[in-house]
Amino acid sequence: MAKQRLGSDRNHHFLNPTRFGRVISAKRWIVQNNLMNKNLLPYQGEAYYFPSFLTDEESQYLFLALESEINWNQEEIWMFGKRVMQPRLTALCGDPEIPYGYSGISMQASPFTSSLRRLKQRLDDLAQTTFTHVLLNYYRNGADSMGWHRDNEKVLGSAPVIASVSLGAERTFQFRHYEHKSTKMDLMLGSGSLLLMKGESQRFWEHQLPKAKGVLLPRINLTFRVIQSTKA
Ligand SMILES: O=C(O)CCC(=O)C(=O)O
Ligand SMILES: [Mn+2]
Repeated sequence: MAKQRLGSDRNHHFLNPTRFGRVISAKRWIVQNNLMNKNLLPYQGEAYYFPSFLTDEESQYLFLALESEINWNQEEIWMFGKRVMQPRLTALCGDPEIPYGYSGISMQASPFTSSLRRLKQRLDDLAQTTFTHVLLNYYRNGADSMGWHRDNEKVLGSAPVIASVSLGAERTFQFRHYEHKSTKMDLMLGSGSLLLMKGESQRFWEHQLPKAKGVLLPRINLTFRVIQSTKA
């Protein structure tokens, strides 16, 4: 069943990329519906999807480089007063002088690798910003995930710009309005894609990467962020 039309604008393109009960690839959806460079959120925030930000060749190269170069760790975090293992592996690259942490953990940044520095340059140009860090997530298979959250830590500023690059297995990513939780959108994030979130998106919308039955292959996600230095 195709879920459609959220908000008051009948023609708004905030639609599930679902046809006849089947999720179609976001790339096909965006192209078929001419949504390139259009804001995917209906109000109170901005999210732009670029299905072919990287070529297949670039994506494969980057996936393999990061898989071997990065020191991936499974961290313990605080959830509902308990310490639990995160259901994924993570790492942080960027300015080692600027600390960053969330969910009760503080992460030490390693310097950008040369491939991440090249990618950052392209994203800086596209987003017209200077990203300071990249948070890296390695989802080993469909059993790994990330729960509902907003990237709204104080150090990200009042309107965070986040450039999210996906590599490897295609996975469903979901947005939902922070106050009206039934206003939801699913997006399949393919390898080589970029999701650019900005404006008020981290204030009014939360997002997650749910577990995905049947996904056996790994996925790497890179979220480039601007972390403001707390030093004077
Ligand atoms: O893996 C994803 O696509 C989402 C990652 C994310 O939301 C985050 O790192 O904050
Ligand atoms: Mn996030």
